[in-house]
Amino acid sequence: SPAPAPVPRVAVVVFLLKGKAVLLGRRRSSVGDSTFALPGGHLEFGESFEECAAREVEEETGLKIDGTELLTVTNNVFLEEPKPAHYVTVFLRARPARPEQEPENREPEKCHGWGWYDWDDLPSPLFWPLEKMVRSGFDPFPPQASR
Ligand code: 8DG
Ligand code: MG
Ligand code: MG
Repeated sequence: SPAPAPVPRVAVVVFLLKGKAVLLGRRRSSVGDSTFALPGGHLEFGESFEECAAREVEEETGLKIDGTELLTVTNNVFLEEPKPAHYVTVFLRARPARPEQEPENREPEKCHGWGWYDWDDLPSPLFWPLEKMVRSGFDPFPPQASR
C-alpha cells in the first residue's frame, strides 16, 4: 500500500532553567543531527503539555521537573531533512526538582549527552528552531523579581 501522506505533529520541549543556565543536548537524529537542542519529544494521545514535558525530560535525562509553565509555540517545517517533517513545537519552562542532581544520558542513541549552558554563552550549532528564537531575542527566564 502507498505511504500515508505526511501530517504535522505536536512536539513539547522544555527550557530547563538552573540559575543562568539551560539544559541542552547534542542530537543524534535525522532531524537536526549534531545540533544542540532542548529535551523534549512527541505529545502522546491524551497527554497535557505539562505531563508530556515531565515524561520526556525524565525519559531523556532522569531529572524530575517543577514549576512547569507554558511559554510559546512555533511552527517548524523540516523539508530539507533526510526525512521531511513538520512540527508544531510547544515550548515550556521548568526547574529541576533537585538542582544538585546531574542529568544522565538515558537515550544515548538519540543524544550525545546533556550539559548546562550559560544563556549568555550558548554552544553552537543550535538546533535551528532554537537558533531562530535566540536570534529573535527570545528570553526563557522569568522576570528578575520572581527568580
Ligand atoms: P519521542 O519518541 O520520545 O516522543 O520523541 P523524541 O525522539 O524525543 O523526539 P525529538 O526529536 O526529541 O522531538 C520531536 C521534535 O520536536 C523534533 O524532531 C523537532 C521538534 N523540536 C523543535 N525544537 C526542538 C528542541 O529544541 N528539542 C527537541 N528535542 N525537539 C525539538 O522544533
Ligand atoms: Mg523523547
Ligand atoms: Mg527528544
